[in-house]
Amino acid sequence: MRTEVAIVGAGPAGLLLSHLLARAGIESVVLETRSQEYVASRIRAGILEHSSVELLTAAGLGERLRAEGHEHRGIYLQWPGERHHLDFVDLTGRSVWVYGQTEVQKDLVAARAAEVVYDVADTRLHDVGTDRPYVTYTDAGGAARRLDAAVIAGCDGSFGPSRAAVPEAARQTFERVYPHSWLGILADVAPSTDELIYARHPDGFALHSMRSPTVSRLYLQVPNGTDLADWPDARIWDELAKRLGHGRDGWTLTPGPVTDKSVLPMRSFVQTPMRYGRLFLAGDAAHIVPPTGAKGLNLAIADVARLGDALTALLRGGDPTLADRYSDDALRRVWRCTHFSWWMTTMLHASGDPFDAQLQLSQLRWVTSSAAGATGLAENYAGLPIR
Ligand code: FAS
Ligand code: PHB
Repeated sequence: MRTEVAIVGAGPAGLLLSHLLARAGIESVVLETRSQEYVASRIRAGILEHSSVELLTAAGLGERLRAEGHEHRGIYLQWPGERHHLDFVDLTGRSVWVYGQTEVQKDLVAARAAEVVYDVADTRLHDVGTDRPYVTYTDAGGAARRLDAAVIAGCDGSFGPSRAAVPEAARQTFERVYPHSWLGILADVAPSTDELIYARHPDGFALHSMRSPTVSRLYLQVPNGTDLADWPDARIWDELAKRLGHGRDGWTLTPGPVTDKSVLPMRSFVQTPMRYGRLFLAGDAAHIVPPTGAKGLNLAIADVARLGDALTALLRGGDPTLADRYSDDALRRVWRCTHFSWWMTTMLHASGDPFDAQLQLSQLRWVTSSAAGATGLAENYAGLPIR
């Protein structure tokens, strides 16, 4: 096969890129190793930044989002004895939306702008440093296939082959592994809060998020290597109640049936550059952030908005300027979001170190009492303009 843009990976980055390119009249083919059902049902991020909502709306993907999503003015920051609301709209004029990545993915699959080839295997990228790059793969029927393209977009997440298609001598990686993971649950119970609660507690961080008026999403800091078998539902709810302050000032956490459980290790990772020859990386293929800042999905969207503009100028206008600047421009936002995610993670997660604990409390008191501190957090959480 031949296409203009070969996209590896049908997660939010790959599918949104194909949608934006299609709106510019540019053909693409998306190769995906999983099934359509699997990709459309994965449970991941839950928060869309102001700019992400604006971009999805402008791309014709905002109808269900605005009908079924929930706009939030801000978040609660909490530590034992204190709970403070940060109002992003008052502070920055920008809100955030609760609309699960699963729903974004469904909207993108429904838009299906490009041909998506699911259930592929042995995906390999070739000649990315030349002007005739191509991808080989095995299709669902076991047949060997080749896809020639003008450009390859590596949108294959943290475990795909695109990262390594950049020669080792041409790439630099940065990584930080955190000494804890998140145990996440989905529960069929109405949220016990109107907006997200980020709670610092000596026994560990807890987050109360949600997906809808009847589905809650909650997380607990646990040690790396935690075995879910050690965490029956009752133990999870008891620990969440303790860390979130159940019973304080009349607030109660209402438990309910747990429908999904997972443990997510936390790390920061960045690979530079995000472009090599005719290969462009976007989303988790280029960077990973700990989910404490709710940046993973939003960063993928920001990359793809920029990449869509760059490839449109290159392939329709013959103008390489934006493509040549893509990596530097995208990495400026990547490092801003990487820093913010690291800062939120180190401010809120128990490390057992008493010096850390005092620094955390000092930072929390500052961002909940100083307009400058609160605005800094709000600006980063609600998200800076994409372009
Ligand atoms: P994705 O990983 O979503 O998509 C990459 C796609 O490429 C996948 O469909 C994969 O199957 C495919 N692929 C991989 N190898 C391939 C190959 N060889 N050939 C073809 N296709 C291939 N972010 C938050 O903000 N909040 C959260 O709570 C949160 N929770 C997360 C939980 C988990 C378990 C994970 C892994 C991530 C989580 N994230 C969270 C981050 C997540 O939302 C990512 O930022 C987001 O999915 C990035 O989208 P993509 O870059 O499209 O990568
Ligand atoms: C979620 O709802 O899954 C979620 C929300 C905020 C975060 C991380 C995850 O920081």
